[in-house]
Amino acid sequence: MINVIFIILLIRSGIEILSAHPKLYTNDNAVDGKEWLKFTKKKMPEDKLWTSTDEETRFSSWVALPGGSNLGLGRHWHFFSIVFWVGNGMAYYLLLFATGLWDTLIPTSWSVFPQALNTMLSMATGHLPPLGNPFDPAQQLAYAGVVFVLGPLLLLTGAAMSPSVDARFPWYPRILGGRQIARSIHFLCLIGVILFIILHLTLVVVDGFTFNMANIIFGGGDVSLAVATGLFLLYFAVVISTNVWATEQSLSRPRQIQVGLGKVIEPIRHALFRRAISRQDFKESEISPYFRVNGRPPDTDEYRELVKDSFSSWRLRAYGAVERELALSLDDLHAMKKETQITEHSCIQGWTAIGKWAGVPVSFLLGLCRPAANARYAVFHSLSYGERDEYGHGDPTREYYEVIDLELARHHQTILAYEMNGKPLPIEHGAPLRLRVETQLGYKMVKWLRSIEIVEDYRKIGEGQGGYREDVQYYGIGASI
Ligand SMILES: Nc1nc2c(c(=O)[nH]1)N[C@H]1C(S)=C(S)[C@@H](COP(=O)(O)O)O[C@H]1N2
Ligand SMILES: [Mo]
Repeated sequence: MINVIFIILLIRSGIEILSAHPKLYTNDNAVDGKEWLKFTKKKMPEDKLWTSTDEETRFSSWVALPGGSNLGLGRHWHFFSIVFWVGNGMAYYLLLFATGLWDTLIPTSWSVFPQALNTMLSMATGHLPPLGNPFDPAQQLAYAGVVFVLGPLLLLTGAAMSPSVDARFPWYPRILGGRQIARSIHFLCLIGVILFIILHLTLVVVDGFTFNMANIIFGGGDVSLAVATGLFLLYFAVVISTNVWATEQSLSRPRQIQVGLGKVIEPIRHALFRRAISRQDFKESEISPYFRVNGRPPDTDEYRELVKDSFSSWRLRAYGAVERELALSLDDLHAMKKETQITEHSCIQGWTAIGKWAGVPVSFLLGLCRPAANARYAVFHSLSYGERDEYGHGDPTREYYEVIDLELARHHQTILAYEMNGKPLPIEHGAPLRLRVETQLGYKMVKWLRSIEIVEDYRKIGEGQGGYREDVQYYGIGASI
């Protein structure tokens, strides 16, 4: 019962996440037009700059949670539900083995396969075989498949989509065929789960309904048709009202839902991924021929002036809780310690690309400005502003900024890049300088940098959620998964 509630929340929020990048690929270059499956009719223009925000679609709240293109809250529901679904699943495994009931699920002889085939053939011809207790071979295979194959596979492919997991263990997504293959498998498992639910419900109703309902709720016996129907409807009512409530709350009080679910998710995310340090070192030959853009270059006179004088008057400021303020030109940065890395970029929406970045480690700059003892976060301010998308989301009046904690800022692959793929950083990718934090999702990596502010607390900045996308799009402060 509890399991069903979380599975439905997981399915619906998963569909929401898919809507942010409704394309599935067979390799990590994720080239537009080369997807093997897509759920959008939009075509990207060939003659002008488009961004991955333009590729988003939206699904109705009837199928997606919360629906209407809200990736931030979709993810919050997904991760919140996973915590409970995994907890529930572990309790189930424990019970299954502790009570010795596992052999009702796990086939103990190869003969289940021909037997299952027999059952399916007779079902296909309209004859319902006697199902029930103990499980029929076909049923046994279906349940064992879900419990021991589909469930674990969903978790394994889900983990392979975490930029922190992939950065720390670059071999892991490779054994699955890469992050985009993992994403595709994750999607196929979703289809499997939906099919299983339909099959399961059909069998419960069609085959020995009164007996099944008694069995599911009371663990045995039999009940009258009226009681069985009542229980069945009650079951549905609980699942549906939970979903209606979650959807309605997300649409009417998005900030509260973001903050509320975040209280469960963030401590777990932090504990799991805090120690993940990027060990990525892709080969030159793996660099993607094509690297998407997200976020448009600043549409301001200030930026146009900077471009005109080739950024010679641009300075990177470092200020706040520091012993020494900095104002560095591009030449100053070029003269400092240089770090080069070939890494995979994972955008929260779902696309990936491999690129080579070079620039100054943030830790080196922190060494120069020396944060005060109470300082905990680095705020990266941009020369750019947010943008409003076609669904009305986004805020062009707000500065783009993002917060990371100083621990993350000191990782050796956290750099301020002035070079991409061996050339000066292109304008659309963040010239003159952008942040790279290789264990995090793309939205943390502020482009067109203006300054770095060292703070003790970020809650007084913007809406206090830890970044432009957190403030405006309800993304999480943590970007490790
Ligand atoms: N200033 C600014 N920086 C930004 C963004 C933005 O909109 N504005 N988008 C972020 C997101 S969501 C991603 S995925 C990456 C994309 O980097 P790219 O355009 O170089 O691929 O930039 C990040 N940095
Ligand atoms: Mo992104």
